[in-house]
Amino acid sequence: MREIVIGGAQMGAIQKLDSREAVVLRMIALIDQAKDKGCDLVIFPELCLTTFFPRWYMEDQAEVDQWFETDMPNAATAPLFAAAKLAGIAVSFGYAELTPRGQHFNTSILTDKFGNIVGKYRKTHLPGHKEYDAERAFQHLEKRYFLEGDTGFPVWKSQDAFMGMCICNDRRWPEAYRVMGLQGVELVMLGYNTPSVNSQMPSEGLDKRLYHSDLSMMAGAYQNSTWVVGIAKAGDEDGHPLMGGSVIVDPNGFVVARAETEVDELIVHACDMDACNFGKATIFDFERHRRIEHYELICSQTGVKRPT
Ligand code: CDT
Repeated sequence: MREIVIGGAQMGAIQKLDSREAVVLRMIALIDQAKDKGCDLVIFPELCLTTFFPRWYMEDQAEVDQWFETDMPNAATAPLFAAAKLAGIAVSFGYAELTPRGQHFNTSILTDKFGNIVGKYRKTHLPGHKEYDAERAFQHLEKRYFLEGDTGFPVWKSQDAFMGMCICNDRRWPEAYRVMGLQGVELVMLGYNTPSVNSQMPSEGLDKRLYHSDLSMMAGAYQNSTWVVGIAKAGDEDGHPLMGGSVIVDPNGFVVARAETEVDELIVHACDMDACNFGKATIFDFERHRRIEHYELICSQTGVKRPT
C-alpha cells in the first residue's frame, strides 16, 4: 500500500481588494488543519493568490501585470512555503506567472515536503475570449491575459507516486488525462475557478455545471485508473459567484470526498496509489488495448470536419 493522505484545500472568495498576504494567511490556516489531519499533500485552487482577475477587462498592461508573480516563492508566498515545510506537507497551488522573458501563463506548481518546487505546469486549454464581449453576462478573458501553456502535461515521481497537474478548463478535455495516463499517472491535481453561471446561457443552472465538472473528473479518473483531485475557488467575488464542488475521485471514478460549502474548507482522504494498479493492468492496460492506428485525427485536426 502506497498511501498519501491528501488534503483538498477549497478556498472561498477572494475580493479584488484582498491582499496576497491576507490570502496566504488563509492558506496557512488550511495547512494547519491539514497537519492536524495527517496530510502529506495539500492541493489549492487555480490562481489562488488573488481574485479571479480574468473576469475584468483591462487595457493597461501595467494594471494586468499587478495580478502576476515574477518569482515563486516571493515575499508574499514565502510564509506559505515555510509553513508547509514546517508541517512536512507538500503543496500544489495555482498562480499567474510572469516570466523573465515577459510571458504570461496560468501556472500551477508542486512542491515536495521540504518546500522545493518539483513540478511546474502551464495551462493548456484557455477558455473564454480575447476582446470585450458585450453579448456575455460577464467577461472571461483568459485568452487575453495568458499565453497557451508550453509545458505539455508532464508527470513527476514524488512521494513514491506518479503525479501530474492540469488546470480548470483542462479537466474537461480527455486528451489531458490520457497524455498523463500514458506516463503512468496515479494522481492528477487540478484547481479551478468556475463561474456558477454560464455567461452565455444564464438558464443553465448550478446543478448542471456541478454535474459537468464531476462527470469530467470521474471519467478522467476511471479511464486512466488514476486519482483525480479537483479543488475550487468558490463563493461570491465582488458580485461574481464561483461554484464549489471540490472533490477527490478514486481510480474507479467514484467521489470519495466532496466539499459541502463555498468557503475555505479542507477535504481529506487517505489515497492508496496502489489502487491504480488493477485498472492499469486490466481494462486500461494501454499497451495491450489501445489502437493508435485509428487515433490519427486526434493529433492532426482541431475542429470538426464532417464527411460530405
Ligand atoms: N478558469 C476556467 O478555466 N474556467 C472555465 C470556465 C469557462 S467559461 C468561459 C471552466 O472550464 O471551468
